[in-house]
Amino acid sequence: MSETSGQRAEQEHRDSDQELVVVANRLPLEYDPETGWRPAPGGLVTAMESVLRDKDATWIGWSGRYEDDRHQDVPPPPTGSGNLHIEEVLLTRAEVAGYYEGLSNGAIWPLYHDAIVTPIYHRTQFDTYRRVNEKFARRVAQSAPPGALVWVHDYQLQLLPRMLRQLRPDLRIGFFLHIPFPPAEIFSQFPWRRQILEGLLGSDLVGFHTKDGAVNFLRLVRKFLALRPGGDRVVVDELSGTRTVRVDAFPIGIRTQDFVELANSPEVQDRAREIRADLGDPKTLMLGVDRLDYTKGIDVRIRAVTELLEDGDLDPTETVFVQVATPSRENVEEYQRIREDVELLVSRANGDIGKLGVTPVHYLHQNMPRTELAAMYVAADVMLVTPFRDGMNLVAKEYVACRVHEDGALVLSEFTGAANQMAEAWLVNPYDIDGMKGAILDAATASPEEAHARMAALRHGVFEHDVERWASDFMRDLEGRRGW
Ligand code: GDG
Repeated sequence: MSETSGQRAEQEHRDSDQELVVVANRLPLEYDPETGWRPAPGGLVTAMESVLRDKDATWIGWSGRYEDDRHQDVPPPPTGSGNLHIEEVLLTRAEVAGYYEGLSNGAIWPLYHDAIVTPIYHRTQFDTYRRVNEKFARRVAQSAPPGALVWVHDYQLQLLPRMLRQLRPDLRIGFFLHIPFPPAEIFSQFPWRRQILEGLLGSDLVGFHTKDGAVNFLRLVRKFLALRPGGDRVVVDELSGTRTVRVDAFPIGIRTQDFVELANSPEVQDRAREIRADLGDPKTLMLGVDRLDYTKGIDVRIRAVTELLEDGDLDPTETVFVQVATPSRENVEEYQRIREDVELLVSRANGDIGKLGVTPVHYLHQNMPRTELAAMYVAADVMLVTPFRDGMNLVAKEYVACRVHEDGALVLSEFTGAANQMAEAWLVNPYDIDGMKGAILDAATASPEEAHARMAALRHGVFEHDVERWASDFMRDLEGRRGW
């Protein structure tokens, strides 16, 4: 199935000879003091690979180097690899603090995730956000060939499409938001809401993970900009005449084949057996894998599992829960707080229900190699994905792709974009701890027949909607080849 969409994607890209410029906060490279610059393992890079494979493309982003590091120990990134040309935007420490850690991660991130943590609005940070968006826009305007396609990614760069259009009206601009786009009741509190909406409408195409995100955006455009969207289109008036912006859902997927190959490899199979053995060959191995972020519901999940073990619904001598929490945004205060909360919950759980030689909750605050992650997916009987809000959630899809024997159970929050496509999971409301306990118990004790039926259906969906389909659907729309 994934091959079909892969072939389709390749054909699509050969059909177009327009050059592509990708703009994202980060470059697809990271610096390692031992080995130098290397490809960054992040999801965006992997997701974009199929689009970048057959096109001449430029990727513009921040490398992680500061402007005042320019002459210091970190060398500049290489400017090209294959047909991908790299352009580094350098930021000052003050810009990173105001634009990235401040407005992006202290205001927009929590606001767009249902304001589960109170967003903090600083006028000086918005000013920095605007200036950094301008810096990126000027860079793209200088580099993009005439008539190029520009694909802008994510919440750090929402003002950029409009700025870029003013500088370069010849470009075709697409924007994709990787996080949820909230409803009016929440978005309206943002002090610079008009600027964000106008910024995004600078695009020809605005993409979200879900229909809800697209509908929320269209309603807000009507409410605050007094425009009258018709269906999935908004007509905007400009000095040069009218222009149509298309708004739609493009649910992201994963590179399914990569995970199937990993899961089938002898190395990963052996490692999965070893992991189970190291954990004392439990009857039920439950797993959570997340960036350590307060949106992911790691705390509520640990509480639910701990209560099930305390109540005796699950046997602590036969059940192990492993939580991988990848370090994330450690300079932002709320992330330090969630780390402390999670670590307290883990140590309390083990203190209360553990015995000598019995540790029911294992917690790893570290970055795993992808093979190790795949081995964990292969080893786990039950996968717990319980965010309070999540744009999509790729972990749920990766687990399903790795279940090559069509067994295992996925417990999934209703408030993830993935839940729209994964109705056969055990869906839970992460705010309802009793409901969550019930679902975890059902998933852990499901008959092999039920687990198999659910997993087979889940796998069908994940293979059907893979990342190549996401990228080719977005590119086809951006190129205007869907006839609009
Ligand atoms: C944003 C949106 C949306 C995690 N730990 C390790 C590791 N990971 C990988 C996972 C997965 C990725 O990181 C996480 O992706 P998610 O989708 O789960 O979440 P976010 O990071 O919040 O991503 C989200 C996504 O953008 C794409 O649009 O789905 O809603 O929030 O691929 O496997 N990878 C490795 N080691 C780890 O320790 N190698």
